[in-house]
Amino acid sequence: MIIIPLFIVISHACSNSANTGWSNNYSKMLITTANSITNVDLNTVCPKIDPAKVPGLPPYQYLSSSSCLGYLGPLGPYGPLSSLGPLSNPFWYPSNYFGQIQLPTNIQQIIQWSQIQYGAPMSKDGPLGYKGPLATTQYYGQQDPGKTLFESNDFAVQLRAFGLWSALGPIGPLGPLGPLGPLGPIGDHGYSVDLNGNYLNGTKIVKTVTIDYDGSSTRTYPLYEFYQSSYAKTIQLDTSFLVESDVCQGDDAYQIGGLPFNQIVTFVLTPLLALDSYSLILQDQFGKVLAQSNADNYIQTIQVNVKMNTKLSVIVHPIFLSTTIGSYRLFVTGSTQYITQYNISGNQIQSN
Ligand SMILES: *[C@@H]1O[C@H](CO)[C@@H](O)[C@H](O)[C@H]1NC(C)=O
Ligand SMILES: *[C@@H]1O[C@H](CO)[C@@H](O)[C@H](O)[C@H]1NC(C)=O
Ligand SMILES: CC(=O)N[C@H]1CO[C@H](CO)[C@@H](O)[C@@H]1O
Repeated sequence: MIIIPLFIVISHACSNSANTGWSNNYSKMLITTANSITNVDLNTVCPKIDPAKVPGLPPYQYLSSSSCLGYLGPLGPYGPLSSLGPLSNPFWYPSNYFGQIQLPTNIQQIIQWSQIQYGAPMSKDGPLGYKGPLATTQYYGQQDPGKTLFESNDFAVQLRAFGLWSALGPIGPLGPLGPLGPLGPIGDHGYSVDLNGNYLNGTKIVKTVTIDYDGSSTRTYPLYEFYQSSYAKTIQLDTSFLVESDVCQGDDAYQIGGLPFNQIVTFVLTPLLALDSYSLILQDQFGKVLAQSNADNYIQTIQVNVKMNTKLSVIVHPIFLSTTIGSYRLFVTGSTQYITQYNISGNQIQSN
């Protein structure tokens, strides 16, 4: 007799399906961290995760430290963001590659010309265009293939904002906005790089690129810089960059924010040495701690909805270094003004 009303309450509390009930409310800060995600009670997550719609393993096993959120996963020291991946391999850098084969004309022009070729990385047919995972119709599940994907695969649903595996998803560092995509250091934008990591057109620093979105409108995306940490610590950063740093014992601090639009920002800290561990801390502009990720044996992540013009500090604090000097990469990936809505709730989300 008690169970029945309780059941009704719970089913009412989670009425939205994968592709409904989107919210754009930025009045309260919502936060997930590696700690909150790996301590989640799966029964509280909405839309409900149906184990039959999660391929492979039972859903909770994908939260284990030996799975995708741990050191052996794609965000870790053996994954594509680490020093084993393309960001550390000069062969992937278009300027080096083209430099070696000595093209007769201006490389920048050739690369920029290639962007308008069919299906090229920065064309409307590429990952940033109207058919890509960040297209409104795809991300929000309005049209196929996105619609069917999110209706049939609950792991995919949780790759979107505030989902359990969102750090691995389309608005995180492995997605098209991230460092491995067209906007990053090995991307197709064709800009050269100065010693600090800024992109240059001639002598002018370039921060964004505008691409054809669908043949009738454009989207302006932020470039993804690979900054020198000594430089990054001295400037106000946007939400689209990575920085690599060596640390001994002290903390590193980076100031970000002040952007003129709301967005969801994903922070990922990749240790470059497999035995090292760090704590990732987010503070407001007055030094108040908003979030801290320090889950044992996991890659530290924080995701937060950031209201326009908000200023934040990101602190990297070494917990354990296996050698005298540790080294890490910090990835900061904003969802841009084009993807701002979310519709996942559950006790993995904390609020401030
Ligand atoms: C947005 O969220 C705040 C805090 O949770 C709530 O008070 C407010 O009513 C919400 N606004 C809308 C339009 O839902
Ligand atoms: C580079 O700067 C020049 C001069 O301001 C401008 O005409 C050109 O469009 C710029 N190119 C790119 C790719 O931004
Ligand atoms: C987190 C969130 O915004 N959840 C919403 C999802 O959609 C349902 C309606 O279908 C809302 O009631 C939830 O608040």
